[in-house]
Amino acid sequence: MREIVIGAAQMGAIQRADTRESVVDRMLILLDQAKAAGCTLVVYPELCLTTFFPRWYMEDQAEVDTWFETEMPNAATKPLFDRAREYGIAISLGYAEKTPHGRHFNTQITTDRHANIVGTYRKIHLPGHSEFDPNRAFQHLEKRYFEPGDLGFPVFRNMDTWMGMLICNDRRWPEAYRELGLQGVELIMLGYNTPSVNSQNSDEGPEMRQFHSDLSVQAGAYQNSAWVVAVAKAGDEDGHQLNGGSIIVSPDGVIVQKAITEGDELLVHACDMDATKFGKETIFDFKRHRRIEHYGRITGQTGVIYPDGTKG
Ligand code: ING
Repeated sequence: MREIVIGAAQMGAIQRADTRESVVDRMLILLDQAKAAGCTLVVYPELCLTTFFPRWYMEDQAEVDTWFETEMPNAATKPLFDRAREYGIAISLGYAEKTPHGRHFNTQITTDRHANIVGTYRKIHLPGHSEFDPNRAFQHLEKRYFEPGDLGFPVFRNMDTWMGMLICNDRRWPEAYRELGLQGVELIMLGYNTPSVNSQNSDEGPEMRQFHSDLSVQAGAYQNSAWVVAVAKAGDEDGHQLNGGSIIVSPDGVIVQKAITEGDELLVHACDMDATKFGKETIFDFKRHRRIEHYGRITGQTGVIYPDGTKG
């Protein structure tokens, strides 16, 4: 049995004025809790070092860049990597990445149990908009501050397991899970920062947002027979509420752990990676059941083209 005791390290709000050092201190407390609980892998949220800054409209690139990391680990995160190495715990965390060539990505990395980075993913599905939108209750400027990821959907071997990562909005797109599933992924780690209300539809509140999040993650896990660990940054960030509801989902699509607070909260579950096998060898044995000759639209077109040829 290939068991990994996984900690989903949900984090509460990070205020705009909070320092990275104060955030890492919170992450270290969660790591200590994970150590005490016997975890060997801990997953932190998307953009877990800072507030969700894409809610703020900025024109000065120098100001925008203050939210980005130019190396990982760095001075602020070195204590986390050092303690993870000391504990023999692999970690996965999301942050805003500025590359040496000046490119900007919403990135998640995963380490082995010696704090060596063995997987990097750059968010492909960027929601929101790129210009200030006065019709929105609040801004969601990921298309302004980040480029779409340029690494595809990597799957990598770590802890005797095929692992992959997604970030936040990616979890809503079945193609993203299937790209990982077609590489045999057994564990998908994803972080998210999801506003509790829809900036364009005030009728859509936290309950519906949580339902859609759970629905997407459970479907992705089940339809690719993989464990999915979905970890929120939650709570009230400078008056803007983010949903919690972090979950660990089994390859059968069952939620086996769910956060109950909107703060820093560690979920722990012993995940048997061999539990992914039955689904992959039966109902989701892709090589036996998929009919790719009929799937041309999925990669052949971006938007809707109606049968009469008009475009949606
Ligand atoms: N946040 C949100 C997410 O996909 C969103 C944006 C929420 C889009 C709800 C559509 C509906 O969870 C990020 N950071 O992608």
